[in-house]
Amino acid sequence: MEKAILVGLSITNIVDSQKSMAELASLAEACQVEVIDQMIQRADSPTANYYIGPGKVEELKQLCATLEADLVIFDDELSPSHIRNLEKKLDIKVIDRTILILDIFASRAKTKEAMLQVLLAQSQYMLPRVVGLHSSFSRQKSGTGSKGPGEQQIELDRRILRDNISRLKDELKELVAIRRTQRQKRLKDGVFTVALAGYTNAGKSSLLNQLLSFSVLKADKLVFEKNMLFATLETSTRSITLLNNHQFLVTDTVGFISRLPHHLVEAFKSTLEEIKEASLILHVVDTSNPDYEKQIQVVEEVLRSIDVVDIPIMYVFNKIDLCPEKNIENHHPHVKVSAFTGEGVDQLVLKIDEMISSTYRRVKMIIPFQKGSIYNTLKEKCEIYSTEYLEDGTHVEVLLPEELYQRFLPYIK
Ligand SMILES: Nc1nc2c(ncn2[C@@H]2O[C@H](COP(=O)(O)OP(=O)(O)OP(=O)(O)O)[C@@H](O)[C@H]2O)c(=O)[nH]1
Ligand SMILES: [Mg+2]
Repeated sequence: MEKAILVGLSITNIVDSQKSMAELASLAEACQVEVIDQMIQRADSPTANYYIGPGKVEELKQLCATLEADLVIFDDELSPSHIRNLEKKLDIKVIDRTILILDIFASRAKTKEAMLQVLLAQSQYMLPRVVGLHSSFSRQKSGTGSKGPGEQQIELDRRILRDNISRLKDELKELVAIRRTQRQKRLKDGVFTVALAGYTNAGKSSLLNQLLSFSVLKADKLVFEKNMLFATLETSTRSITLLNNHQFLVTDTVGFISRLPHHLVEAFKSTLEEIKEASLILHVVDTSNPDYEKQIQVVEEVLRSIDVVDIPIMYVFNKIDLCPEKNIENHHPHVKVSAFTGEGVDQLVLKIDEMISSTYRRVKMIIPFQKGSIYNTLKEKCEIYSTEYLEDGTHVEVLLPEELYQRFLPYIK
């Protein structure tokens, strides 16, 4: 295991910086890096040369030597020149928060789409930073103003990266098109879709698995849930059919984190589109986390940044088994659940079903006897309140989704 020292600036208040450093430590852990020490400097802003002050850099160099660290991790996205200056000064590998997050995403990506998305984000992050990789070469630059071997190398690397980026974008475009067609079909069919959004590790995947237990059709597989950051990278959609035949889809999505690198948000935009077209967003919150209010803000910021507007949001205060007493007053509408014990999930399902029903129409129909297949469709897909067999056909009182309402219009009284 590599040994790392974490470094952060405390610009506003020290408590927030400590929390942020704790999160950085768990990101490092997720990358199999052992954190051996940390250093926080209070300052108004980063310095131009070394991000931290000159005195602090010397102190850090000492610390690295004493503790025999393998790398230093900064709790921010460093500029290309910061990385270059720091590596030169400290003579040790320097990485930042963004690289850590990108590394975790890279190690978790399984589907082709996720892999392409991560590669794209990595390449975009690397593009302005290739200089750093070859700083030793560029120092050999000849004095005549012509380009030295280092700079030629840099240009070549940049070109390769740029080519890569456009190739990845093209490949992703194709996958996006497929995803869009699938979504459009769902929209056309008028299927109610629920998207799970929330901070990483909040319990989105666990909640989806709990919701699946309410489905009368048990065809769908459970999704992967685990106590680790970014367990889910790929969106997966499952279908749920309730006892009253009401059907909806639930989509599990990638978790968010404070200061999510914007290249990642960009690269994952197509995946996040799923959230934008949902009928309802469940914002899943880890209520047991002391910092959950801050996490709610982060999630809301990301949702705004991908232009989520006009979609009803319901807060799901999860992990309530760990903090049953917690008072949640200022987020509406909300439900309290435990995706672990299952407590409260029935209430959530009721609320989802209420929303589904509110888009349905309660009608009376007369179905001629020779149209038996219509009645079968109703039995399969709808909640039927009453059935009477009279001379002119089967009289049914039923709750119809829009699509069936349009289809069966001639038989509606
Ligand atoms: N005690 C308790 N643990 C829970 C609850 N819900 C989820 N967990 C645990 O929290 C961890 C994360 O759960 P996931 O469902 O993987 O979380 P996620 O939001 O999908 O996380 P990412 O996919 O990594 O963003 C797992 O270890 C779950 O067992 C809950 O209600 N109570
Ligand atoms: Mg998950």
